[in-house]
Amino acid sequence: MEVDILGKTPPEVLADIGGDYALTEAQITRFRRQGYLKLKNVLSAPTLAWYGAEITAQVLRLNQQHKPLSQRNTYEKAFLQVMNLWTKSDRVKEFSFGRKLAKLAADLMGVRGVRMYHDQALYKEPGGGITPWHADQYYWPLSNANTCTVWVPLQATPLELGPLAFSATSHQFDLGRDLEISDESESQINAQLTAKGLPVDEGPFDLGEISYHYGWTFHRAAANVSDRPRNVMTVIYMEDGIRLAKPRNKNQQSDWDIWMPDAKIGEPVATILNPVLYHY
Ligand SMILES: O=C(O)CCC(=O)C(=O)O
Repeated sequence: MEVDILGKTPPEVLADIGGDYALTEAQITRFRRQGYLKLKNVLSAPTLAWYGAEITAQVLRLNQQHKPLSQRNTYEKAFLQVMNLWTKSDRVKEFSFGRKLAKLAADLMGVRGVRMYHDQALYKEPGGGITPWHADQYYWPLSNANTCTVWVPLQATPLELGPLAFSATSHQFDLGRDLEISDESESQINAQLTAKGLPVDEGPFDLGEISYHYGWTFHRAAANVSDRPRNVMTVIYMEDGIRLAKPRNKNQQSDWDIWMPDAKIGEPVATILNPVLYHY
């Protein structure tokens, strides 16, 4: 763990990240029906600035992607991806363990508790490419579908920066679930979603607006055609009690090795890297 020499978190920021967001029954129903939910005014501008500065510093320090955009493949062009920042910085840990975001995850999924799968920063550079259509749970060897990601833009995210877009109700259909993020997932999943006529929600995000999506909800993002970076932090939650499933592909094997070391197939995932983040 790095020593945090950046000072103490202001009380109003702590109160925000540790606070409560009053969800309505209609929002919970909508999340479960459409597979994602966008929520406005969840985190304040000072909160996003406080944690955002540290997340950006850690992304710049830990980023391993140094090829120019023109020499990268589609996945590599989509974003700089730096994972499990909570293990590197106390300040990021405060963000990723934030009670407000974790309780929202538990309440939206309707589970008694949630654990950390991993966190990750996803920084789409100016000129960065599309994030192809995909469903995250293709990568996760987990026993049920009670998994979700909170996507937190660290600035207002108009269309030209490449906000996250969702295929509404797509978590209910078993299509394209065996495709990793690639040109192939973009074209094949797009064709299947279009054939089914599922609506795509590709609106901008205001400052303080965030989204949650299930592990099986198909989503993508447009290219960043602006001259500014699109800085985003995410936390992936899984139901407390979810079990390790036998890996179905090499990516799931690799996730087991990296994010759930020592977990055993068929047993609840509860390793040192998967702490409980909220529990009733
Ligand atoms: O930020 C992006 O462009 C993609 C995000 C994503 O796929 C996710 O958070 O599951």
